[in-house]
Order: sequence, then structure tokens, then C-alpha cells
Amino acid sequence: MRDIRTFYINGEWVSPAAANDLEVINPSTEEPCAVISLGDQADTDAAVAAARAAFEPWMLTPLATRRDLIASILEVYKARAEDMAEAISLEMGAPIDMARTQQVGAGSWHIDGFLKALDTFQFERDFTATEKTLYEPIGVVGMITPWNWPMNQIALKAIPAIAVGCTTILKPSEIAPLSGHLFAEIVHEAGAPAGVFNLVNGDGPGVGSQLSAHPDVDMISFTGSTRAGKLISKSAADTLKRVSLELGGKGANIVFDDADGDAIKRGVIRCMNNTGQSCNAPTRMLVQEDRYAQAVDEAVAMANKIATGPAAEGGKHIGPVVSETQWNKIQGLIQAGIDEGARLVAGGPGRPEGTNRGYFVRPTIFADVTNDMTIAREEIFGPVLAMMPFKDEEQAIAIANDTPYGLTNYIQSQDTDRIRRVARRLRSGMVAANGGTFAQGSPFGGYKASGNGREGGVWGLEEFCEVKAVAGWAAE
Ligand code: TXE
Repeated sequence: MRDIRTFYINGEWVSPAAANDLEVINPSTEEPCAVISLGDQADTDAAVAAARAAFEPWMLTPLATRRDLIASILEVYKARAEDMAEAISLEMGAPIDMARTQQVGAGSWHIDGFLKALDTFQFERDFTATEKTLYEPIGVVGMITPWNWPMNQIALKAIPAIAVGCTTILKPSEIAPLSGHLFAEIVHEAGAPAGVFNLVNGDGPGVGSQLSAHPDVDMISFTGSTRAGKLISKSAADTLKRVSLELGGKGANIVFDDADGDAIKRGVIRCMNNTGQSCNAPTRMLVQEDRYAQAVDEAVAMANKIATGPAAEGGKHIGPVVSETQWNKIQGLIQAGIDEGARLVAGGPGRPEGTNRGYFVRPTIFADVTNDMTIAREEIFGPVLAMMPFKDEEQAIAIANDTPYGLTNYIQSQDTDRIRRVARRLRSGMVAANGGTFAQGSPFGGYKASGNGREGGVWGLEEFCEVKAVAGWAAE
């Protein structure tokens, strides 16, 4: 059992103002694996004060020095990769091999992407011969992160914020706080000046809303549920701080009748990856009528091959979902699918056969889903795929866009003109065709209820900047 009941404030590990312990549960075993403290207003205030005091000196630190710090963070991050993989698999259930390659790998890839973006980012731009635009750090940034890609989500906020000259306070998810603790150790070891990065553990209604409402915090960067995103925006409203939100999704994967032979298999794997706990998962598979029956058979065969198992075991299985709350939510949605008349073709309610401990969910597929059903509308955040047929391009676009969300959509077709036509009409921040993967530094973020702002690369750096226009910079 790891005891991490300390916060990282002003360059030091400190005890919380008052004791308020919370056990962290290992989702593979349902046993406690760590204990943290939940902070209160005094802890939040101390962290904000440290970040405020550090802001101006850090803002005025030369870019080369800030870049050096990010480069050292990346070095230490890589050296601690195995510690991170263990922590992530313990706190949120990612199988150890997947935690190493994908969870930890995503973080280092993004940090490296920010280093490259820093080399090209223009902090001072000539607007006219006499006017300059200056990109300046917004100030003190509160970062509220979730549990599904815990280390990556911290890196995607803390690295660009620190790189452009902001100072930061992290409140990681209280159910997966090990990554945040490790990240603070990494930043400390890399030599960050006191106050540039601070960590306070806490829950949403406590430290989360205290940061959001804090008059001395200039910006909140949040990743999590649309529900919490709305609450944060309301808490932040009175102080008019900037709020950037990376929220849920309900991605459509449109499979046209000319899709390649691996399209269905690829779609199922992508949906189930990380046990379905990714905001950009393709959770609605729309298949053109002529291919639909065969696609259902292929999807079922694929889902039945996906094994579930404990996070500590090596292999390509999927792990448990993160918590009992999430397990119950997913079970409720599977039952809603059955009750509303979708055809259950793989998996279903309950735990996988032979499992009686751990928050494991059977890889589940529903066919003949209609887009008004609960399982087509709500983000399930588990290994559950909803399949539905469509007639033509117009109908596919209409179904794909008929959702409050707008994060990522997918297109499978051999017809380049069609890919371009459909991609232009999908209302989402990202569209991936034929298994195409996004390049390092590309913008990550959503339309509609999936949030605002963009993370990654130069977009991620800009996110934490104010823009200042200076007239008379040069003599007329
Ligand atoms: O998220 P919450 P939960 C979605 C997904 C999942 C659902 C619920 O659909 O099933 O959210 O997950 C903090 N003020 N995503 O309940 O509550 C909280 O402490 C300030 C999508 O675990 O959003 C934690 O640090 N902060 C997603 C963080 O928000 C608040 C990732 C996430 O918790 C707060 C995770 C408040 N009032 C879940 N309430 C994605 N976009 O990738 C909570 N928090």
C-alpha cells in the first residue's frame, strides 16, 4: 500500500492542512493500493499563492531556459517509464504492456512534440512594420485531469503551460492519483524552480471547484466529463477566467461498402482499446446496408477474441474498467440497450466467465441500434460497441452528426473524393480515415459538447497564451 498523503507546493513535499484520507482502489483486485489526502481550501490557497509568486520570474525566464527544463523533464520521464507503467496499471487497470507502450508512450511522444513546437513557435510576430503581436503566458493555470490516460493528460497540460511561462497547480483525479504524484517527482528531479508546478490532491467539489472559482487563477484547463465541464465553467464564471475543456465523445465510424477488408476488425479493436475508456473511441459503427450483415458477423468474431484480464499480467488482453461506479454505469447502459430493443450479439451484462473480483466488463456488441437509443447517445466509457446500418452518404453524415458530442469521427472507404467530402461535413474536431493516425503535434479537441480549445503541438502552446498587440514597437 503506497502512502502518498503529501502535496507538492512551492518546490517541497508538504503535509495537508487537515487530515482527510482516501484509499485508492486497484480495479483488477478491488483492494486498496494507495492512500492519499484530499486537500481543502487552505491547501488550494497555498498552492495558488506559490504559483502566483513564481509567475513573474518564470514568465521573464529566457525561452531557452524554459526549453531546457522541458528537455530535462522528458529525460527524467523516460528514466521513470517503468515506475509510471506500474503506477498506471495499478491505479486505473491498464494492462502492464499497454501501460508501457500506449499510456506512458503517449506522454513522452507529446512532450517531445512540444519541444519541437517550441522551436518553431513565434512568441513575437511582426504585424506591420511598426506593430508587434506578443504571445505571453496567461498566468497561473489550474489543471484538472481524469483517470483514463492519467499521465498523458497531465503532460498535455503541464508541459505546454510551463513551456510558455505559466505556473501551474495540478489536481489529478482522486481515483487515479499515482501518476500525478510521479509527475511531481519528475518535475522536481528535472529542476523546476519552486512554485512553477504544484500538486494538490482532492475531489471535484473540493479542490476542483476551489481552483475553478479562485480569483488568483487565470485559467482552468480541464479534461473529464461534460457534466463536470459545465460545473467548472459555472464555478469559473464569476472570475471570468479562461476555461479550456476536453470533454466526452460519441464517435461515429462510417464504414462504406468499399471499405478495406480490415475495417471492421480495426474498428472493434479501436473501440475496445483501453477497455473503451477513451473520449475519442469509435463507439458507434455505421455500416452501409450491403455490408452490414457480414460486418456484424466480423465484429462479433473479433469481440469474442478479445480477452479480459488483470492489469499486472503481460499480454494483449483488456483490463478492468476503473471503478465500481463506472462498472455499474456501464452495466446500466448495457441493460438499457437490451431493454430498448437493440440486438445483443456479443458479450452482455455481468462479469466475464470465471471472474468474480475486479471491475471487468465483457466486450459487448449491439447490432440494429437506432441513433435515438440510450446506448447511441450516451458516452458509455466501457468496451461496448453500437452497430447500425445506413443507406447512403447523406444518411451516414446525418446520423454521425446527430449527437451532442463532436470529438472524433472515422471514415472507412477507398474513395478519396468521398473521404474528403464526408470529412468536411462531419462536425468534430478530428476525423480519421482508414486507420490513419494523427501526426505528432496535431490539434486534439472537440466541437459542441466535446469542449473547446486544442491540445498538442503549437495549438497546445497557444492555448496557454494571451496575445498582446503593441503599436509603435518600431519608429514610424
Ligand atoms: O469524471 P469526472 P468521472 C467521462 C466518461 C465517464 C464519465 C464519468 O463518460 O464515464 O466522464 O467519469 C474532477 N469541479 N469522462 O465521474 O467527474 C474530478 O475530481 C471541478 C471523459 O470520473 O469528470 C477529476 O479530477 N472538478 C473523459 C476530473 O474532474 C471536478 C475522461 C474527472 O472526473 C468536478 C474521464 C467539479 N465540480 C471521464 N467534478 C475524457 N474526456 O477523456 C469532478 N471533477
